[in-house]
Amino acid sequence: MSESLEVHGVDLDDLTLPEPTPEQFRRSLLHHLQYTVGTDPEHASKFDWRMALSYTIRDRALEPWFDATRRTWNEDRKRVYYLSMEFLIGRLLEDATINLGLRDVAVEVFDRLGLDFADIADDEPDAALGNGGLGRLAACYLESMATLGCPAYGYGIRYEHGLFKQRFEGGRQVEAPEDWLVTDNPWSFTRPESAYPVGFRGEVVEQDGRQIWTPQLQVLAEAHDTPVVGYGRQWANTLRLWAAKPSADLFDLERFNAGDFTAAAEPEAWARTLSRVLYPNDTTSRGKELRLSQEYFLTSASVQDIVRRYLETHDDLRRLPEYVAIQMNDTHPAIAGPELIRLLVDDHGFGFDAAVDLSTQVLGYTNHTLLPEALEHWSVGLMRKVLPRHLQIIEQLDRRDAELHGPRPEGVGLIGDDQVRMGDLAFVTSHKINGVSALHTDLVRRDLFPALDSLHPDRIVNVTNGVTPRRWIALANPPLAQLLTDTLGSGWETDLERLKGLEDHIDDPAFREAFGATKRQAKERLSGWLADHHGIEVPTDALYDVQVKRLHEYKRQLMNILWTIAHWQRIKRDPGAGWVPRVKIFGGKAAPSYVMAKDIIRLINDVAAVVNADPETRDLLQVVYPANYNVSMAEKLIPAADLSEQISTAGMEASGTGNMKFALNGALTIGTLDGANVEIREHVGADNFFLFGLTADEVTARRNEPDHARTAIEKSQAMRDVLQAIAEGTFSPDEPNRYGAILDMIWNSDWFLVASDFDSYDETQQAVDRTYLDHERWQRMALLNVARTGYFSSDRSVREYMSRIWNITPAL
Ligand code: BZD
Repeated sequence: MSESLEVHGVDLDDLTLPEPTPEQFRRSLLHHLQYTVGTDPEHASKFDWRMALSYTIRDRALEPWFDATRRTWNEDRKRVYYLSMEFLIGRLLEDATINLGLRDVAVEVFDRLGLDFADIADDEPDAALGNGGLGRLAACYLESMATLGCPAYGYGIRYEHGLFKQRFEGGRQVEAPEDWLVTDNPWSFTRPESAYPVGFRGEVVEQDGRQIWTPQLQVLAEAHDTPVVGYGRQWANTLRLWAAKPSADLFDLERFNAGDFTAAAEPEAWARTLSRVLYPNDTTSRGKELRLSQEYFLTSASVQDIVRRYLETHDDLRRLPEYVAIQMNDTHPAIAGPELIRLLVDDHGFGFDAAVDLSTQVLGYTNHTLLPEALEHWSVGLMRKVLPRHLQIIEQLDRRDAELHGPRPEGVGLIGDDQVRMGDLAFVTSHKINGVSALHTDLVRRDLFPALDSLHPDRIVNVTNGVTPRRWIALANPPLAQLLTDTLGSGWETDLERLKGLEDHIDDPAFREAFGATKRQAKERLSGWLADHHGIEVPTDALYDVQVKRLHEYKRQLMNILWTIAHWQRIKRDPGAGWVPRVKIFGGKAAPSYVMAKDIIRLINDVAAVVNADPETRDLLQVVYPANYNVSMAEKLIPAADLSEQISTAGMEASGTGNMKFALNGALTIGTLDGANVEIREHVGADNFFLFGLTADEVTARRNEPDHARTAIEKSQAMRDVLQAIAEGTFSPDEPNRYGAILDMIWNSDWFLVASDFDSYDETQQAVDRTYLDHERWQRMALLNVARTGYFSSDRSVREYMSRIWNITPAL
C-alpha cells in the first residue's frame, strides 16, 4: 500500500474499508439494498439483491484500484495499453468476488438470509463484447495483468449491443439483439471529463509544408471505466470502453429550424452507430465503412488518451517507448500506427522518419489468423474517403519502405490491388509481431509474412495463448478447485505449474476417486442446468463429449455430426455390443450471413431430433445443442466434459483456448496437430491425447490432389452410409433435399478435408470408447491432463509479453 495521502484536508486512508467480517458484509449489503437500490429485504427481487451485492463487492474493488493507479503515477511506471475491438468478459460479479477473497463470506451471508449466492450471481447478464477466442483472450489477459501487477489499460468499445442472442426455430439459428445495457451496469463508471473528438472524412490541405486535416464529421468518444481486480486484491487495472456521442455541432440546427427534423438528426444518429453494435463476423473482413469507422473510433480515442496521459507528467515525447507499450489485438486497431505518426508529425512537429521510429518502438501486433478471408484490407478509395490524412501517411510509409529496402517482390507492400493491407501495415509499424501458438507462429513467418520476416528476422516472436485459472478453474469448477487446494495447498491459482504436484498422488486410489467425484459433480450440475434452463434431460453416467466454439467449416463441427450419425447407425446394427453411453454436446453461434455454417447448425439439430427420439438407441446416444452458447454457458459445460473436441483442419486454428480450458478441467482431447493442440499434446504426453488426422503439410499436399474428397469417400463405407442417410432425408423427411448444399460441398470441393480425415477420426473415436471402458486408465489420463497443463495459464503468457514485447516489469 502507498503512503498516506491528504487531499482537500481528507486523509485518504480514512476512507479505507476494513476487512469485512460476515456481519460487516451483511450490513454493507443491506445498506446498498436500501440506499443504493432503493428497496428493502421484504420486497427485494433477485435483481435487487444482485445489484446490492454488486455494489458491496465493487466498494472493495476500489481500494486496490485507486492504490494501483496512484502507485503507477508515483513510481512513474511504464504502462501497457491493450487495444482490442473485443473484450468477451462475461459476468463480472463472481469473478470479482473470488479475486477479492470474498466468496466464502458472501456465500455465508446469503445463506443466513435464506438466499443462494450462486442463484443471485446467475442473474447477471454476460458482457458479450466479443465474438470468440480473440475477445475472450483479451479478457483473460486483462485479468492476468491485474493479478501480476502489470500496469495496464484495456481499451475497447462500449457496444450497446454485444454479440447477438441465438435461438433455434425448427432447428434453424435465429438471431435477436443482445441488450446487456438495458439494466444498470454496476461495474462501469462514466467519465464525461475524459472525452475526445474523433474526426472522419473531410479534406487535407498543405500549408507551409504541413498537412492540415479538417474533418467533415466529428464525434465524441466518452470513457466508461470498469475496474479489473487481480487475484489477491493487490492490484487492479482499468478497462476503458468508449461510447460514441454526437458532438454538439453535429446537430444541424439550420435544418431543424427549417422544419426538416429527420435530416437534422441524421449526423447525430450516425455518430451513435459507432458504438451501437458489435460486428458478428469472426472470420471474414467485408470492407464496410462502418467497421473501418469503428476501428478508427477506438484507436483514435485511445491513442489521444495515451498521449494525453503521458504528457501530464512528461514533456519529451521522444521518451514515449520508455513509458508506453501499445498492443494491437489483431489488425483491427492497426490504424494506430498512422494515427500516432499523424499526432507526432501534425500536432507535435516531429519529422516523418522520427515519428515512424518512435511509433514502431511503442507498438506490437498480435496475429490471430491465417485465413485469407479474415485478413483485413480496405479499398484505397474508402480509406481516402474516411481517413484521408491516414491514407497519405500509409502511402508515405509504403514509399519509405520501398526506398529503404529496394525493389520488392510482387504482392509485397502496404498497398496493392487498390487495397491497403492492414497486416503489412501493422507489421511495419510494430517492433514485435507475434503468433499465438508455436505452429501458428511458424506459419506466420513462412506463409503470411515471408518477405517482411527476411527483412526483419528478429520481429516475429511466439507467445502461446493462455487462460486464466481464476475464472476457468476457481470460478467454473469449485469442487476441483477445492480438491486442488486440499492436495496442493493454496497458491496454485497464481502458480499453476504447481498442478504438477498432482502426479505424486496418481497411484492413490482414494485420490483418484476424489478426482472422479469432482467430474461427477460437474456433470450433475450441468444436467440439472440443462433440465431447468433448456428442458433437456441427459443421463449423468454417460461420456460427455463436447464441442463448443464458433461455427466454422474449418472447425469441422460437420465432421463431428457426421461421425455421430455413423455411430448411431452402428449402434442400431448391433445394439447389444457393449457401447459406451455418450452425450454429444454442441454449442456455438454462426455469423448471421454465413450460410454454410447455419446449414450445419440445422443439420446438428435435425440429427438431434431423430437420434434422441429413437427408442433403440436413446440410452446409448444423445445429441444436445443448447442455444446461445456464451461465456457463462462455457463455465458450466467445460468442467463436465470427459472428451474435448479440437478437430480443426491442421494449419487453420491459430491456437485455440477452449482446448486449454478443457484439459485443465480434466477432459481428454481428441484433436488434430493444429494450433496449441500440438503443445498441449507435448505437455500431457502423447499417450494421454487422442491424436488423429493429417498434419498441416499433408493438408496442403492433399488439397492439390484432384478429387481428394471423392476418393476418400469411396474408400470409407462408414462415410458413404452417413451421406446416403442424409441424402435420403433421414433427418429431414419433410424436405429430403435440405442438405443438398452440404452434400455437394463434401463430394466435390471439401476444402477443409472432412472426407480425408473422417476414417482417422472414426478410428480414434472408437479408441476413445475402449479407453473409457477402462475406468482406471481414463482417470489416470485425465489427471495427467490437469497436472501437466499449468503451462497454459494466461499468467505465463502475459509474463512472456512483458519480457519479450513490452519490456516492462511488474509492480508486485
Ligand atoms: O483467436 C481466434 C483464433 O481463431 C483462435 O485460434 C485463437 O485461439 C484466438 C485467440 O488467439 N480468432 C478469433 O477469435 N478471431 C475473431 O474473433 C475475429 C473477430 C473479428 C474479426 C476477425 C476475427
